[in-house]
Amino acid sequence: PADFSGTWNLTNSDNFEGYMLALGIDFATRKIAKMLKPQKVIEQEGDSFSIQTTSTFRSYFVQFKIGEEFEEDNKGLDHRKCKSVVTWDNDKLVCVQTGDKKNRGWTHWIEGDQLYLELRCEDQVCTQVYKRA
Ligand code: RET
Repeated sequence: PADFSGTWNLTNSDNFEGYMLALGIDFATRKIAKMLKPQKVIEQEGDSFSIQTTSTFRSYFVQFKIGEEFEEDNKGLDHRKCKSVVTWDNDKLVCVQTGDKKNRGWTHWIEGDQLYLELRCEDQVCTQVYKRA
């Protein structure tokens, strides 16, 4: 499968506002969050992943093993607990986040030296592009 390991910097973000609204993120946080250029540091060892999303305002850390359901707290985001599971769909990493919000999850994939992240919540889709540092 693909190798996501490395440091990635945000270059483009489409409809992050819609995604945050669907999550119920408050106005003040949204105004700050949409100005951010987060950096992702991904460590991949076999089927084990850790993903650190860092910004000047707030950061988010998640760790998982492919196919193993885990409790996700979404601390610093919307704080809703989810039962999350990540699987491979060919070379894409697909996460389903089961909880109060319908259709919640994300997909990561790589094209060239760019990392793509599609964030989904209810009827909103945000697409972000990160470039290898
Ligand atoms: C920030 C800033 C504070 C407000 C929000 C944020 C969103 C973070 C997100 C992180 C997603 C991480 C994933 C990790 C696994 O690959 C930038 C922390 C809402 C949506 C999908």
